[in-house]
Amino acid sequence: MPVEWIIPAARGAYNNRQVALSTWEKLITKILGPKYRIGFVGPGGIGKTVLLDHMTGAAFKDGYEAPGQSRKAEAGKAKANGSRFAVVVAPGQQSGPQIETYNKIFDSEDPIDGVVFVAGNGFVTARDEHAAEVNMSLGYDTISKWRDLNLQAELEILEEVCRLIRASKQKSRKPKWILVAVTKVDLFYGNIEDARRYYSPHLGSEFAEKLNRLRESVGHDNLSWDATPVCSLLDSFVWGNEVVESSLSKEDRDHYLSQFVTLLGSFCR
Ligand SMILES: Nc1nc2c(ncn2[C@@H]2O[C@H](COP(=O)(O)OP(=O)(O)OP(=O)(O)O)[C@@H](O)[C@H]2O)c(=O)[nH]1
Ligand SMILES: [Mg+2]
Repeated sequence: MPVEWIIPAARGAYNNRQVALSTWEKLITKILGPKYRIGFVGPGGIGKTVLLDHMTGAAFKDGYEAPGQSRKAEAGKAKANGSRFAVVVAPGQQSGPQIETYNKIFDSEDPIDGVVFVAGNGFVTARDEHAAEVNMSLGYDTISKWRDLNLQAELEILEEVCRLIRASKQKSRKPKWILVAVTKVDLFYGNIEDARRYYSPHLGSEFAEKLNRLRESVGHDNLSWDATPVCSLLDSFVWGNEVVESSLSKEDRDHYLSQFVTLLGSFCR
């Protein structure tokens, strides 16, 4: 399915949350239950938990508040027509619980079917004030410098995920795919073309090349990958004295969520 990075003038069926959710529910009944298991990985503060909450519908309930830093593995709790939503999210912070979750996700005895690598174009939300201050004092005192640092760290995390996938594939045939969910697109929609060039499979970026090399090493037919823009919580982004406002509407967000979920479904077929 071709990924659309720009919001089309006519959003078609995806123009409200209800449609987004019912699309998702139909999809989960098809793809999940005991049959498919998906692991979410990626940097801390990038939006993995919040994305999961939007997929399960938890985020659309009254009084929803964005969670803090995840300390342990999280599982999708949604049920649709009796099927369980089989997603496990690894905490982004390097820690014992992260290693345990990776062991679960990339367990060659009982591997997951697919991986969602949540990336964010450098817009990492820092939730540890002390760490943020340390980074500021080290010179990462503008959003531009903070994003560059995070993009570099994201590449390192991707490298590690590729290593884990390679090891899992040597012993089992899974995971079969990796989907890069480029989230927080509401913060950089004005420069979305740059993000498309950086994350898309065939445009030669360092990011794409890591995944293309992984695919070559495990055999082209044994692993698919693609990248799609998405967003979930329309929050402004603050770093030091700078702020980037969220620039998309809820309808735009629902469009991206629906595209993400539909793409996930096409990978699970
Ligand atoms: N603008 C915008 N902000 C977002 C979006 N998704 C998440 N955020 C912000 O990013 C913060 C972190 O999101 P989380 O989902 O908790 O991040 P995480 O990847 O689970 O982080 P860890 O639990 O540390 O691994 C949220 O509290 C929001 O403020 C998005 O799509 N757009
Ligand atoms: Mg989390």
